[in-house]
Amino acid sequence: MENFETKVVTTDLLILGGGMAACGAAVEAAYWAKKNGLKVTMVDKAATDRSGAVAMGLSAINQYVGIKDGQNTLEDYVKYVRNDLMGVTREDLVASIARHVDSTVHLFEKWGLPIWKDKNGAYVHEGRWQLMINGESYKVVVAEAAKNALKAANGELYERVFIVGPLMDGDRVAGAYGFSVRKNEFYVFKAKAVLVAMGGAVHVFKPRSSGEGLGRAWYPPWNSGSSAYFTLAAGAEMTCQEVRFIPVRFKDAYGPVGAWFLLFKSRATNGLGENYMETRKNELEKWLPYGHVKPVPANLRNWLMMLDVMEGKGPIYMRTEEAIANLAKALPDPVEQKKKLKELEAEAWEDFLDMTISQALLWAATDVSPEAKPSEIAAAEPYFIGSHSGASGAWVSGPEDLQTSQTKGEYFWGYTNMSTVKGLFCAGDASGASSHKFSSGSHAEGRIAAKSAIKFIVENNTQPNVDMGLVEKLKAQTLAPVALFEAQSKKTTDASINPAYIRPKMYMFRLQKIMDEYAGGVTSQFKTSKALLQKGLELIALLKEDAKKLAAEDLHELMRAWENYHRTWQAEAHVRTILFREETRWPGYYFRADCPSMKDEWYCFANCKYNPATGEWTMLKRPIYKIVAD
Ligand code: SFD
Ligand code: AMP
Repeated sequence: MENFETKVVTTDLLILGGGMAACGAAVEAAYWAKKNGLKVTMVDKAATDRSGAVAMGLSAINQYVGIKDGQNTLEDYVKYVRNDLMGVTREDLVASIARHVDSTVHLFEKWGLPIWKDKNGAYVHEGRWQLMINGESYKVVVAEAAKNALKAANGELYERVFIVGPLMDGDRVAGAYGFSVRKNEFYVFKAKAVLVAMGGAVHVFKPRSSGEGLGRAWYPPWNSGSSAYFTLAAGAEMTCQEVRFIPVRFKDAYGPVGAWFLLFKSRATNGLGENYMETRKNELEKWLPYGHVKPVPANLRNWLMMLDVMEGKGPIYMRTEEAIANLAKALPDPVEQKKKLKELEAEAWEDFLDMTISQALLWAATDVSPEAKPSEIAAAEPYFIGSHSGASGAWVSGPEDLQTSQTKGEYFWGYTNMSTVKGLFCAGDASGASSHKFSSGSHAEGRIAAKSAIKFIVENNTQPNVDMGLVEKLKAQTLAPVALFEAQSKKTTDASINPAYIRPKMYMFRLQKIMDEYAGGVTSQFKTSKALLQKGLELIALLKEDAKKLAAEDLHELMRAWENYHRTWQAEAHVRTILFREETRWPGYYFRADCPSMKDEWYCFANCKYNPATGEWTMLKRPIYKIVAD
């Protein structure tokens, strides 16, 4: 441990993460920082060119409202998100992002991202809100703009530095600490404001992929709950920790389904050839008014499919062969039909090659020709992702101009996207109750939060105090897994089996088993109950005790140790919140077997807060107010 040098970096705005939200934040912050003579520092645990969820690329931009093009209104988008989340959404936050997202998309295009155009030069839509792109280099394009902006404003980017936790000065955030995953360096970042954008959380639940497939997930495993841990540990109020996301994906390689359902107009059918969206239509009556909205909310679409699976009516198939044939047949001329068929085949493969390459590999390995035979789809394990169709994240202030007389005291406290902790801002997966922002909305929200954070710094321009005595303790705590491994590993012949410690991978398996069996994972068919959740909490408490015995052989494994510690906190916040909400509101995401229906008294946000001084959790209800009329 003596070999670890402490590096102290002092800055004005500290951006944590280097993904879509952080890159948006960097571009905007650099502009306002330059005007105000301030310094911006961004820290990413990976190499920003290919870090985060968009590492592999994407094949669509899922949020484009098209306000100036006259396609949709802001109100249309707010209503869409409200309905998809079964009524639980912060409409001020959704509107705040929706009114800026189109300009972000235009920036992407200016920076070189190829967006599909039709012969009249208009964007090709996948669905009402989604645009098709050639997106294999999406992240590289977005990262380049962020890096250029930082450089022009004399800002700094630290890559391959893993952030462990927050530094506080009383009730104000004062910075962050972490370590390099390449060199023996412990980092202390001192800042006047901190913007958290470290993504969501994957591998909290046991994944369907196991053994040789372990690591394959829909959302990336390197989103490991750091945003949730950081905000909880700083004492910030969190929201929608129960609103996990379960995506339906092509089975075993997690290829996305949006292009098939929306662009190719495909159906999904069960093993008997039945379309569960039709045969199970009556079930929607139980979930009114949301059972009647169009499109049917994502969790209800999942639920109808799950009912078939639970009755043994699987496998479920995406009818790719039927969809391709129907689209080609729609053309009158046989030569045109043939050409169209080839075009559709190419688009089907490209959809995966752009963003989920393993799905294309699995198709190739299992002799799938999408035009010839259907492919299996399945409900994936739960993910924590505030930017897609889940909603978990920090409870943040909305913008002042979007408040009503009702919402002002509840949803607004001074700075847009600031959490309940002074100077701590959140965006993308890190901020909650503002779903359906996706890649573009996360970037836009990063821009909004950064502009607001710079305003906070200008109006609170003092450097918070960092207690360097405490920092020394945090350094020892951060590096403890390495010290433990060094001290104990030679005492057994196999370094993985040792009574003195637990290695991060084994610890992760233990966490995943608890979540899977008690909190409604794949094995429990997404069902849980009060008794199961209470037992799960007991086991999580024991796991947290053993976290002190995590051991790491090298810097890479040290990162794995802290990633899993972060996951544990996301898990605990989740279990506490599903336990608190005594109803089932999102069947298809999770089902409380002991409270199997939706209840009026739970038409509210379920929030939670950890008190770092006492170690106590508080659960609280917050009201839902609409800002857009029905
Ligand atoms: O269709 C630390 N997403 C899609 N969005 C779209 O707009 N279109 C699509 O086609 C999308 N699809 C999709 C998507 C994601 C994935 C994985 C697939 C397919 C296969 C969703 C978006 O990608 C997502 O909404 C945004 O990326 C969210 O942005 P953000 O910034 O909240 O998260 P991030 O981009 O993952 O970045 C996280 C960053 O944090 C870093 N990090 N840094 C330091 N210390 C730590 N401890 C850290 N922990 C994490 C990461 O390195 C990264 O830089 S479709 O399927 O939905
Ligand atoms: P996905 O590939 O499932 O992430 O979907 C991409 C986008 O299409 C997201 O905005 C989804 O909400 C939307 N989407 C996917 N499937 C459907 C569907 N069957 N009906 C309506 N919207 C969908």
